[in-house]
Amino acid sequence: MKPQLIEQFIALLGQSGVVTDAEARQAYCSDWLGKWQGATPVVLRPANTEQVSAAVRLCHTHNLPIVPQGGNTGMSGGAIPDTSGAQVVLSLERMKRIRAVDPINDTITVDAGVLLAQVQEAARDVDRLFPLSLGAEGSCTIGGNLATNAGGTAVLRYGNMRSLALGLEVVLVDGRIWDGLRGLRKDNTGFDLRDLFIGSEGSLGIITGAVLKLYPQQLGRCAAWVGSQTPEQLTALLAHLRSACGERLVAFEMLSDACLQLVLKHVDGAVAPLSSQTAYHALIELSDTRLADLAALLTESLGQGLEAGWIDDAVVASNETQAMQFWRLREGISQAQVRAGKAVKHDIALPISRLAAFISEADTLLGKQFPALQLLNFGHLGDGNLHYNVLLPWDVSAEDYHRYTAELNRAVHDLVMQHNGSISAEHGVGQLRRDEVRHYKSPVEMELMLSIKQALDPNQLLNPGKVL
Ligand code: FAD
Ligand code: 2HG
Ligand code: ZN
Repeated sequence: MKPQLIEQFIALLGQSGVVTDAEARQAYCSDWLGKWQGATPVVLRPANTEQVSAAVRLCHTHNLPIVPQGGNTGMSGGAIPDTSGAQVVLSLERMKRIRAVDPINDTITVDAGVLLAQVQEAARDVDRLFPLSLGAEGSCTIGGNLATNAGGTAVLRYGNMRSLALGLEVVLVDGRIWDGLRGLRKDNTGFDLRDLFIGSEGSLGIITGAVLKLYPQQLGRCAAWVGSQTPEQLTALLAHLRSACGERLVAFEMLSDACLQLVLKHVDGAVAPLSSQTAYHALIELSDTRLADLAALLTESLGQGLEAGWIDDAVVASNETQAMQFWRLREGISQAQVRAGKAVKHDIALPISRLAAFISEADTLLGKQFPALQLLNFGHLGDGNLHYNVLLPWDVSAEDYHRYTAELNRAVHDLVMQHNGSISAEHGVGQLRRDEVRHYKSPVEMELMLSIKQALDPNQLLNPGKVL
């Protein structure tokens, strides 16, 4: 990049807003999983919306492609530039202002670079709850959550990021600012532009601010760990808990025993909650806005599950520390996978009523086709989202990894489509699933998406090579 252009960026953003040092730039060019490695001529770090607008306008004038980046915790390579060295990384990491909290309207307005955990904390400070919850909440940003339409563990009760957002502020590719920061629950004044940007992974605009919904604070919570032999039994238990506990059911996470064993091996201090051996486990959580005896409700409901034969064993956490230990096991699965080998990830969604059949068919198919590979099946059973991953050994060659990935994707994703599911549930399409999406979307859907892209980003400057 020409030094004069760098000088222009510095004039707009200040010295701390422009990263040119080679080593410092590299930190923005690889991902948490260690799967993608790109290159960028410069990293732009604007401090507010006006600076984002000015920087994007300058990129537009010079036809520079832009890769927006939040906390860089994404699992689909969406925030990583390609290897050409031509794509500018635009990081929102300096935009960390909580702009307003309105406990009467039950809304919070924040910069896009605010961390998810900071929003949760700001909500707690006014006796409210911001319910999005996921393993990377200490590092991921609200902008990234919106851009990927993140899900996590409480979707069955509160919905995903799309349902938690009321308004957005977005910088368009030519630098114009769309101010849609409205905290309204009813607003039908034309097409819903907000929903266009949510889940678009930086390919239609750069989200700079958002108005998010708040909920009543939970006064009590109670977690349990259960052991079961089949996903079918766990889905029966889920249906039972929905009836027995109603809105109090906030999490129903499933993991196969292979996942638990991996965590026990690779995560320090991990201890199995039950001594019995079962093929599947679930972590269940109830919460309530009133002081209620959740432990008694959960114990009784799980007792009925034992009687019905859906579960073999269960332990209800006797205190917060034990509940945290359960969650550490569940949230340690991603880290354990990174330590154990190279995972081929499938982030899929299915109707909950089809999950058990899907797993049984997929296990049989993959067992025949790839008998040597280890299946790691876990996910947010409560909302129908599975991480149906396959672990390859560390020393697998790049060539074999690509061959396996292509074959596994076809086998798993074909089956997902047969069950009326989705091949991209909560991690985004990014670069990981771009070609898979093209393979499965109907021509009409692809044409609609391409015409929206053409209207908002005719020169393909926003996150090129991602999603589409
Ligand atoms: P990044 O990784 O920086 O970016 C992700 C995508 O959004 C990229 O395409 C990027 O270009 C775009 N983007 C980022 N900021 C903006 C912006 N301001 N405007 C426009 N586009 C932007 N995800 C889940 O959904 N559920 C989970 O349970 C979950 N668990 C996880 C656990 C671990 C341990 C890890 C490492 C990740 C997990 N994730 C999960 C994935 C990830 O945390 C989420 O996708 C998160 O929403 C990404 O936020 P980020 O700020 O890190 O975004
Ligand atoms: C989770 O549910 C995350 O823990 C990560 O979405 C899933 O590592 C994965 O594949
Ligand atoms: Zn997940």
